[in-house]
Amino acid sequence: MAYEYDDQNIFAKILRGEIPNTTVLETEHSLAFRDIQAQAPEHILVIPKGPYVCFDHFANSATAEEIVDFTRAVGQVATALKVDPGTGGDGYRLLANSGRHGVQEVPHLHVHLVAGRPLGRMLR
Ligand code: D5M
Repeated sequence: MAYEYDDQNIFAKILRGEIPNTTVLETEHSLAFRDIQAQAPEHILVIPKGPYVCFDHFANSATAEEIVDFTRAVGQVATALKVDPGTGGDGYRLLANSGRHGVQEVPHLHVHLVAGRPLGRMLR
């Protein structure tokens, strides 16, 4: 299966430094920055730096090093924001909108980390 990556998407432009962002964390293979349409006091987008559209693309095309880096980056953001429940924080929610039915607006893999208030139940 060949994936098509649109290198004109807004996150690709952020990664190339063509448009600004509010960076929370940067690692070798990942970037975390504040969502401009924040839905909660803390709303961060975590993205791999590589050109991946969705999880399947990432999981099958990225190196193990990139996958570990991205997974750790998500956890590191939670820790940096002091919301990691394993170390006494109040917790957070991760969400990845994917494709048409998932209403993914930006076709570069990203995870939303939302925190800072009680979020209510979902998928019930
Ligand atoms: O949503 C994509 C998310 O990306 C949405 O919550 C707004 C956010 N967004 C769009 N442009 C920017 C810039 N320039 N900086 C920060 N955040 C941005 P999804 O439906 O998950 O694809």
